[in-house]
Amino acid sequence: MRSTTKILLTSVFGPFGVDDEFGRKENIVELFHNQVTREQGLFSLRFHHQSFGLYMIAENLRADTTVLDFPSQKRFVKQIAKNDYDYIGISFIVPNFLKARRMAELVRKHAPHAKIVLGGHGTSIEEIEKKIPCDHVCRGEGVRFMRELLGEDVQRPIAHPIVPAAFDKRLLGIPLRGDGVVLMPGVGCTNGCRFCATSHYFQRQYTPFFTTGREIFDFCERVERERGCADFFVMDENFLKHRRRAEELLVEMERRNKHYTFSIFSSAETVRDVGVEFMARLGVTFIWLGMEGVASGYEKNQGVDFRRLVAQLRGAGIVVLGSVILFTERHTKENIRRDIDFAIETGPDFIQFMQLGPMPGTALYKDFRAQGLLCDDVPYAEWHGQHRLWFKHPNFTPAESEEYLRAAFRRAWDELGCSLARLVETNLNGWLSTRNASDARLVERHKFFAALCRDYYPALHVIRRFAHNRLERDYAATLAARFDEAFGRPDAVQRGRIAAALALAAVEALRIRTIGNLRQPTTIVTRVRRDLARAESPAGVEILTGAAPAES
Ligand code: B12
Ligand code: SF4
Repeated sequence: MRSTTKILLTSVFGPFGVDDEFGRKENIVELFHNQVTREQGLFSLRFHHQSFGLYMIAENLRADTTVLDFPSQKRFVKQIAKNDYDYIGISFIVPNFLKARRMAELVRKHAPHAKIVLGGHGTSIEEIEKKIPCDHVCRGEGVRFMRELLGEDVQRPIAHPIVPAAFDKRLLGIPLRGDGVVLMPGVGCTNGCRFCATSHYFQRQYTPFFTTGREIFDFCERVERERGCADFFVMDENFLKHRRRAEELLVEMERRNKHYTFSIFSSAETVRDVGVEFMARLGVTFIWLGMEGVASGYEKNQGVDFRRLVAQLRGAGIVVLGSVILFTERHTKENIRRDIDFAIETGPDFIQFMQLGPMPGTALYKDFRAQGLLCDDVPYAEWHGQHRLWFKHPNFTPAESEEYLRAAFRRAWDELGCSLARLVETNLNGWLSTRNASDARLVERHKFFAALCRDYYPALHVIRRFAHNRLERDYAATLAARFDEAFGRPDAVQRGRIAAALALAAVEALRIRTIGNLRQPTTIVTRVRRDLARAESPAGVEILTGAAPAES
């Protein structure tokens, strides 16, 4: 059925990560550079992510829908003034409250007949409809909400868009191919950890987009067929918790002799339940693991031996990102150090340190609000977890929280070496652990690691050359020697790649020293024209721009 309704779905405007009227310099819009490798300078992993939820919604409406990602204010005004949109949906998170409000004001001014729909985690702010001009507010899953709003069939099957997992990818100043695709099996998590914004936002329920492993497999196969891509970034809070679905996926892969690779988020209990061997056969190559911290004692982590688990995962070629929450109510100046020590000792490839943040809608927020612990004078723009606390902590001042956080990141880098070197080591482990494999999945995995090892080998020479301390230099040198032992001395091609990587890294190091280390995402405009396609998915997708980074 054809729809004449015109919709714009937009993320908030840039620039990001600068101190201005709408945002703060600490709130960088890059996953790793913001909250994982932020102190690792040249060795930080750099990439941006599109606003996945908006593409998921757009793909599933019959209306003519455009997604505008990372506009500038000027670009946004141009977009809404020249098009006659019936609905303009603004997606935002709590720290981007001011940007969302500004955009809503701009809609009222430049497209007064358009209905404003607010969506995303920012809508958990109490009485948001009184704080931002709007006509509708979506709290929770957006596909069903928009279908209902537009009078479409809510039960229609979900179609999954093909969206790159990341873009503007760079390592050591070297642009990388963006060859992964995002896979969104569902939203929410039933665990309901007290601080967790996502779990509470989706009412502690899991809403699947894919209910069976077969559906996931079919999507992967389609992506492989249409894009030649077999690598997936799985945007699901706890992918392995839905064990049956994961098992079905593996069965399908085995049956069709396919090898796909997956980067996932999962809690430790589920990893322990399914086992590392299963994960390796499934094709997991990266895991974001909630370690949270010993002092916090979360139920999901009871009885988990993290040291062993991390070693097992890395031994099987699975890169581990351990996330740790600092400044929980139980943290004192003494025991916080224990949690940081613990995180470092477990030896993951990456560590995310995040400040405890009472986000609206969470149980933590309700408790803190009731106890009068929230600092009402701290604007939402500072509620992001990478600068200072916005609640009164009994043992840390806001300034101390900034200092301790930076020191934690710094110590992890000083004592473990850069994450990039650790990741390369894990790839080598993966290659070694599958060397004598007979299982077809693992034989394919071995080939996958061989290619990664070849691609990442030059990075070891760059790390050795630009190491920030002796440990890091020795670590990279030892690793390079292990590579040479495993693969033989570098041939002429590899030597050329090493020389090129060293030159590009030198330019990047100079750029960081002179210009700074902030990168703005490209503005992307994508039009999804359901009415141009056949009755059901895939929709006609037209990427209209991949323009210059957000202008002012
Ligand atoms: C990818 C991601 C990012 C990307 C964002 C890229 C981008 N284009 O903006 C990056 C890495 C840059 C990022 C950064 C940050 N993020 Co972030 N991020 C995520 C993450 C992991 C996934 C989001 C996602 O794609 N989910 C999958 C899609 C399908 O779900 P969804 O986005 O929720 O969308 C659905 C609904 O919410 C709804 N919906 C969303 N928008 C709209 C709009 C309309 C109109 C409608 C109707 C519906 C709707 O419909 C969608 C489909 O159901 C979430 C955690 C999570 N698992 O969700 C955190 C999360 C959104 N991030 C969060 C935070 C706090 C941040 C940072 C401040 C963290 C920090 N200090 O580093 C920064 C902010 C950077 C900045 N300057 O804006 C919080 C938000 C908390 C809150 N209450 O606001 C989350 C929930 C993580 C958490 N648990 O705390 N993030
Ligand atoms: S397990 Fe992870 S995603 Fe689930 S509620 Fe806890 S912190 Fe949130």
